Amino acid sequence: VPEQALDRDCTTLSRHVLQQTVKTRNAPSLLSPEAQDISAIMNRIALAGKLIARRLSRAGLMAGVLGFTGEVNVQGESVKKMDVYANDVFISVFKQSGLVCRLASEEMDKPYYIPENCPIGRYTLLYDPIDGSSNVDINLNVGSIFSIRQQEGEDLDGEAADLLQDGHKQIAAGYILYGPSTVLVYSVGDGVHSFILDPSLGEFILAEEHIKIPEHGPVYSVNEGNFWQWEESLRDYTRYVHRHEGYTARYSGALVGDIHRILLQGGVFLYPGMLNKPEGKLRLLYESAPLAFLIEQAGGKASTGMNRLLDVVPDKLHYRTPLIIGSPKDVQLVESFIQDHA
Ligand code: AHM
Ligand code: MG
Repeated sequence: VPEQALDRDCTTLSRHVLQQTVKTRNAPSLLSPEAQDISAIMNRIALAGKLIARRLSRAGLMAGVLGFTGEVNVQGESVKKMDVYANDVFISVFKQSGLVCRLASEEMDKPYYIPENCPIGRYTLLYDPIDGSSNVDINLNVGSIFSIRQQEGEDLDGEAADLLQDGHKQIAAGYILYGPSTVLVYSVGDGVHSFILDPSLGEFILAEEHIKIPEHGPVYSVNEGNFWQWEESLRDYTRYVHRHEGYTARYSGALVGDIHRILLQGGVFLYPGMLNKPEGKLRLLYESAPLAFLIEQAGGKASTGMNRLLDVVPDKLHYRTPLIIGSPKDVQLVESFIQDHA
């Protein structure tokens, strides 16, 4: 067996996270509690990813997996059965873990507390269990997005006010893309690394380390159906793209896949504000900020159009903000259109 192939197969996610955490958090050794904690949390997230991937791969074969529950969530969106399943998976994998005391997700109005992990669990997991869930029923790609923050203070009133801080407070962030293969991409602040789920091993195996986003790329990814809902500056930007060679549109309706394409091949993803919804659609704490953390770690940029996205301080858990993210040159170009009109 070639030694390299064997080494690669043995570079599992948990081993990688342990080494990465030691490097970035100045943890003195592989045995330091912080390195062990982050690695254990990532392991649980990976387990959630495997459970969700398994369910998705068989969804069409099982009764009661696809479709709506008939309920409407905090965001005013119809809840899908897969959203509920995936949300519960994350809660279950962290029960009795001693790691995470609070979980906050797109699907829950308030954070979910795991009392048996409190106050020992010094971390909070923020996540979007299934992003782009309109793709689920038609067997297209979806993703999970996650972010880990330190719990600051006691949170006695259960309001989780310490979560209302900027994106620099994230210790780790990433996503799981459920596509033809299941891919996990993460960063603990020292570059961006991807892992592919090997179904025969049931392990995420290292695919690429220190991924760098291209300076510029051909893709612009935006829902142009909203054209007349945008500010004139955004319309001008799209006109620019239409009139210049070398641009191509790609939009799947699921953020994780669109961002993954841009991470690897370059370009820009936009979910701007709209006239009737100036804050746009995407939520800061468990959608935009984790992706911004990752893309910056890969050498890209993330912006609201006016400000660096990681500097934004939310005033509520489900706070939304416009998102422009991707290759540094492409994000700058969009920003220049927006700022010229401002
Ligand atoms: P969701 O979390 O309810 O699935 O919404 C987020 C999704 C993103 O994945 C995607 O980029 C966007 O919503 C698509 O929205 P639209 O259909 O308005 O273009
Ligand atoms: Mg979402």
